Amino acid sequence: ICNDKEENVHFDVMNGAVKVAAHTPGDINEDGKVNLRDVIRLNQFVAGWNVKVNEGAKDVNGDGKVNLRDVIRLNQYVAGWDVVLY
Ligand SMILES: [Ca+2]
Ligand SMILES: [Ca+2]
Repeated sequence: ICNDKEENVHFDVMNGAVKVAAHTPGDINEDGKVNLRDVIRLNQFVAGWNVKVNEGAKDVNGDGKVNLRDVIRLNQYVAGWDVVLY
């Protein structure tokens, strides 16, 4: 099961139906909130750490790549800047 970027997405089978979990933009660690923990997690991911990230949420600036620009964008968002997350 993939999203429109051909990335795998998480899904749960409930009552015989397949439910695709919609991601919250910027919620890298999937705890339902967007805060500094997500910035840190994404920073670790970009640095090559073996950490779990939301596949659909990690490209927060929507350029198709996951790198420091995404960490910076997410940091700005958490800091209250008027930026858009994808
Ligand atoms: Ca989070
Ligand atoms: Ca990106």
